[in-house]
This record gives sequence, structure tokens and C-alpha cells, in this order.
Amino acid sequence: MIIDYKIFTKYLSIVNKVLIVYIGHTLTNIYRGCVNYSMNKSIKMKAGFSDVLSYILYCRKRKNNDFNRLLKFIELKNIMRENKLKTFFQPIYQLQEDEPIGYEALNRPPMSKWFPTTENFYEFIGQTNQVFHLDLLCRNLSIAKFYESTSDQKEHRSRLLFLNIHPQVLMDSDYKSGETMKLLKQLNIHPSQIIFEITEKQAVSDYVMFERVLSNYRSQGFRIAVDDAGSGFNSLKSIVHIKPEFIKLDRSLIDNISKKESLQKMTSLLLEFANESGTKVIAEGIEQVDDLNYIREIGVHFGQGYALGRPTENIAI
Ligand SMILES: [Ca+2]
Repeated sequence: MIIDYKIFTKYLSIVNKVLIVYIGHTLTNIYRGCVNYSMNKSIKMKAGFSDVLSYILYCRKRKNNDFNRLLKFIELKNIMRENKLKTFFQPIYQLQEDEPIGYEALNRPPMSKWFPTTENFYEFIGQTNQVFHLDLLCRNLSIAKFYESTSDQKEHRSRLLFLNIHPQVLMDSDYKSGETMKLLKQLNIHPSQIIFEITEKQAVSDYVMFERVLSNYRSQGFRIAVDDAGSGFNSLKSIVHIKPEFIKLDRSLIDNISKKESLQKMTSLLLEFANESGTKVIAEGIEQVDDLNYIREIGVHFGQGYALGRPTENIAI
């Protein structure tokens, strides 16, 4: 069927008036689009009724998605406003001595219809403009909870605290690192106890600038860990440029390492590199005793995972 868009627009305007009550803005938008189009060009195009119908359905679906996103966003803002995040601490052990050196702080939202899993929550955050706000909130919350949770235990208070941080937040000139410093001073926690975990999954585009930013943090006493190393994104690039004090090996390298030769080779390479460059390696996601024994045998420095300790709200004695 060949349709002249000027005629089509006229026809659509009548239909629009009749149906607007039933299908809201969708047809209005199509109508407006057609008017704009026909005013500029008088192009003839092939279009079937089914095409238009299919487009209406597409718009309705998109509107539903937008609406769901709005509800998710509102839930996210509620979680942040009402401080509904719960902080858990997972121990990181010195493998040769069976002694925790510190804890990774993990902030989890309450489970809900909108965020059935923690991953789902952080994935959504990444698509919004709330990354910076949440990052700062999580950092301060983690430090305050660490203090609270170790108030009667001086031995634990002096241990390390690993904080996940979005690389773009560190790079942002508006980011107020002074706020974190102020809180640390107030709680008598030394910056050298704080390790910023930077995941390689969130790409850094300007490494020269990033190195400069990191050296500023290091001069204040903070240290850096490359998180999820070996998960196939920018592992080597970030390790070479960031020169981290710690490399956290991704769980995909550790799961079943006692049986898989390919994982063993990759881990040995990274360990060798780390030893040569004075970096410490932390194996993440250790769940099986065989894997734990294997990484201990080859000399991985530190380990984290269910086989060593689960995340808990209170730092275990
Ligand atoms: Ca992490």
C-alpha cells in the first residue's frame, strides 16, 4: 500500500480524536510526528496498518518500561533517603597464618520486588545519575559501621577496611575526599587502613589522569586494590597502570582451581607478576576446601570466600 503522508496525517487526526481517551499519548505522539514529517517533506512511503499497530504496541511497551524504571528509581531514592542499606563485613585472611588482615564492606539493599538481588540493585544504579551519591553514602556508612562494630575490639579496629569505589567517583573534581578524611579522623581510623577496591569492570578511559588522582590519594595514606582481576575486562591494563598494592583475583579464576589446569596457569602468572612488582594477591570467592588448599600451597598471600568466612553484620571475634 502506498500512503501519502499528508492524507495519512489527516486521517490519523480524526482517529486520534476518537481514540485518545483509550490509548493516551501514544497516538498523539505518532500524529504529531507525522505532522512534523509531512510539513517538512512530502515523501511517499510504504506503510501497512499492521506497521502502525505494531508501532503503537512498541510505544506501549516502552512506556511500561519507562514507568517501571520510574518506580525503581523512586524505590532507590527511598532506600538512600531512609538509609535502608545494610553493611556486611567479609573477612580477608592471611593464608599462611590463618589470620584476618581485614574486611571487605558490602552494602546490601533490602530485598524487594524492584530489587530482588543486590546485583540487580547495583546494575540499576549504574544506569542512573545516582552513582556518586550512593558511592559516598556507602563509603561513609561502611566506615561508621566498621567503627561501631569494632568498638570493644581494639585488635579488630586496627585491621584493614576494603571499600568498593567507582573509578569515576575518584576522578570527579567535585568529589569531596575531605569528607572521608574528616570522618576517619573523627573515628580515629588511619587512612592506611583503608583500601579502595576499583573494579576493572568499570572502564577508566584516561589512565594518565587516573594515575595522578590515585597518587594524590596515596599521598594521604590510602591504598588501592584492583578488583575482579582476571574476569576478562581490562585486567592487565588496569594492573599495569594503577600499580595496585593489592590484586583481587576474580572468583571465576578460583572456583575449581584445584582441578582446572588453565585456571592454575593464569593464577600462577598473575601471582608471579605480583611478586615481582611487590603487590599482594587476594583470591576471592573461595568456597571449596580443595581450592583453598591449592591456593595456599602455591603461595597466594590472602583469601576471601565462604570457605574462610561469610559476610556478617558484626565483625566476628
Ligand atoms: Ca569488591
